[in-house]
Amino acid sequence: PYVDFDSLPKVEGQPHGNAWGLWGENDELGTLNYLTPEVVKRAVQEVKTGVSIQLDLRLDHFQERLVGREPFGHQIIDFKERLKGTPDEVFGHDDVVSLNTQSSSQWDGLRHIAVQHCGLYYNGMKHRDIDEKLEDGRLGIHRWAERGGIVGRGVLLDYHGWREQTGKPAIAANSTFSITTDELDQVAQHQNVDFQGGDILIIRSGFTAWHTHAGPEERQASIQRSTFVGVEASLQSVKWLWNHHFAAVAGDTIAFESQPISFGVEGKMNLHEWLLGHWGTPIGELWDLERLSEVCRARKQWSFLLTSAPLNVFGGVGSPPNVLAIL
Ligand code: UVW
Repeated sequence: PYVDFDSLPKVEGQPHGNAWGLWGENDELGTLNYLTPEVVKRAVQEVKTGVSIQLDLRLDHFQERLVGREPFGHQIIDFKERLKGTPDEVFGHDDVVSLNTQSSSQWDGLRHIAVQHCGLYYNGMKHRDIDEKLEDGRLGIHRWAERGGIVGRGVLLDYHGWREQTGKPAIAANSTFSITTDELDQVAQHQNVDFQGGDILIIRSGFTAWHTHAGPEERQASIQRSTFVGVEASLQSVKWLWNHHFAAVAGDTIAFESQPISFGVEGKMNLHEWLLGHWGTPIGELWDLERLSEVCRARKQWSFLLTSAPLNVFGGVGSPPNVLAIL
């Protein structure tokens, strides 16, 4: 159901705009419920040339510890070493990866961030149940894998490109600059984009472009300061995001919203708890939107089929998105 923000029913103990129960009290998919077979079939119509573009950065792309996370690890194992002392002699390999699922391009899943004032996750799941009821798996990332991944109509808003093309001064991606929804509307108008219910919104802020060109010291200092461009955390943004009925949102920044994020600060908003906690909306971060933005600009086509196959990890919190845009 596409229910307007102001018309959402009251949920006991939660601020207006909470969507628990909208898809049933046991629902674990939140706004992914917008991705019906009809919405997916419509999304397939966006494929005009058959060009497919990878939006995952390499898993070892970031050498820095983003948000203090362990960087990616990779070990190649020679069969000869592994089988030493046995009669078998095989030329071949295995490999082992160690991965914080949020150390490069990622989805934030519904176990990532709770509604802060009560410590409850989407549809009321308790914080301690995630740590203690291991066999439960509720809200785990495997739910997205089981449902057939995340497939729908992706729409790119190239905020960074729009600033360049309309002669606006460049913004520093490693600053607290907040992108407002008024600006996002202007970008949509500039690109001649009309949103549809169930779209997957993707915003190019210029973060990855900055990261690629910054030296290691500037990167490290910025990551320690933790100030980064992103969508403004405000009631206006919350209403705008909900009222477009996005199935999921994503971007090229560390946190989608501008950083630092105010978690649990009286009178301050954060988009993570609204998206993940109140609505069950996946948040994609650190996606590589550089080539996609070039192709979209050249074709004047900003919507495409988007496919993502998250890791099938029972009870998982986040995942590399394994995401493709097909135009
Ligand atoms: C934070 O939670 C601060 O960022 P992320 O969404 O990458 O986890």
